[in-house]
Amino acid sequence: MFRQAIVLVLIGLSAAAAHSVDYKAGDLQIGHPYARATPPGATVAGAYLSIENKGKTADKLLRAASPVAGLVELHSMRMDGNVMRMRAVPAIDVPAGASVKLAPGGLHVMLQELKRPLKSGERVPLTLVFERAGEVKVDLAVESASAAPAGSAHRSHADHGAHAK
Ligand SMILES: [Cu+2]
Repeated sequence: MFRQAIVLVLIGLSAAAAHSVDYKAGDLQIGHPYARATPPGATVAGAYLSIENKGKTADKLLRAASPVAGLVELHSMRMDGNVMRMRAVPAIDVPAGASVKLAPGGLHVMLQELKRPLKSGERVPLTLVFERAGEVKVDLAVESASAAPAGSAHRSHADHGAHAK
């Protein structure tokens, strides 16, 4: 009985690993880069991932680029009263030994001037440029928009109304 339980756990882990792709570049590990599928006509989409710095030197995400977007910015997001506001930030620090999460409701990569809708199930190239690690190419897994957690601030990306330039 005990042995059977362990086998089941291992199968569960390998299924999760197949879904989530990690990328390594020097001391950095980029985890689970993804974006959400966009409705027709949408011109912006948020992209999310985690950055782990396993080294002893701080690094910095300076910019990003993608062939599907005319403009890509690094954004932060915070509540201002009950309005969610996003603004462009010049860089995202990745301190030595730290793990930085780009996630809905917080820091994210903003794909703007989308050239076409993002379709659930496809992979979209994204190039991240770090101060030390240099260029890191990853694929964003496009996930269905309905997978958004309830109350996700990022649904407001569809209109981008509260965006402060
Ligand atoms: Cu944004």
